[in-house]
Amino acid sequence: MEFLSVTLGSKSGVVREDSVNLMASDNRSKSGWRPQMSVWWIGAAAVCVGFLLLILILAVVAHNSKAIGHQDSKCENLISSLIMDRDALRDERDQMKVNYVNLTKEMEVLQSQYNAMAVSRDALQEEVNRFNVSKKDEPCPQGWKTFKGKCYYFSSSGLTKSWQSSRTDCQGRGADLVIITTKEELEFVVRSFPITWIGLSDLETENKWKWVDGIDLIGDGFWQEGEPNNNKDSEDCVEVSRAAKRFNDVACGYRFSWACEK
Ligand SMILES: [Ca+2]
Ligand SMILES: [Ca+2]
Ligand SMILES: [Ca+2]
Repeated sequence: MEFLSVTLGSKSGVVREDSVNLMASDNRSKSGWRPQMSVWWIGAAAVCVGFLLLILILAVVAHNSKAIGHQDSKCENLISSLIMDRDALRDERDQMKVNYVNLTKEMEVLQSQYNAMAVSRDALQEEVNRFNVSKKDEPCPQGWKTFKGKCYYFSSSGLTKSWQSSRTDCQGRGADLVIITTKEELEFVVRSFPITWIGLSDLETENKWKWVDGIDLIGDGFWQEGEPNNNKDSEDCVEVSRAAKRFNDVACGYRFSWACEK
């Protein structure tokens, strides 16, 4: 209506403008619906796109929130586990401290005992050394005779005993019946008495001669000729006579003088 009234009131010069306007108006009237429709569609599409973007953003946010929540849960579990491990390690460390203190005390006690024992050992060693020295230098007891570093006791003159009683007497003096291992020792022993018991017998096994220290008689010994003869199957103990200066087996119950050695 506005375009039409302008067209009617105008002059020739204006008519062209009007014509133009009319044409323009006519052209708009013919093609004007297209831009309007395009704008509408574009707007609608934009709204839809925006709406879709909004939905997408919300979905992403929701998804991320869920993922973050899951991650948070895992982190909490991990932290809780680490805290428990830390506490366990603290307990273990504290227990080790206690053990260390106890072991240290125990070690100190043991060290103290060791030191005391070492002192006691040294004192005993010194005592043993002194005893050995004094023993080495000690002369034979009073009433004993010395021969080549050994001590000999000869029974009192006129006193006689059986072989076993003679041996018991020697043992009571911290010695035993004499063991004769050399010709010199034999000659030394036979001087004192007509007949002397010595520490040789076959009491354990017949004709197996053994000294009182458990050692077998080595070699032929210093037997008289024809001895040992085990006369009447009753001779198991050995004597030496001053006259023969040799060994002879006789019955153990005979009573003779005796000689001890230590
Ligand atoms: Ca001897
Ligand atoms: Ca015999
Ligand atoms: Ca005999």
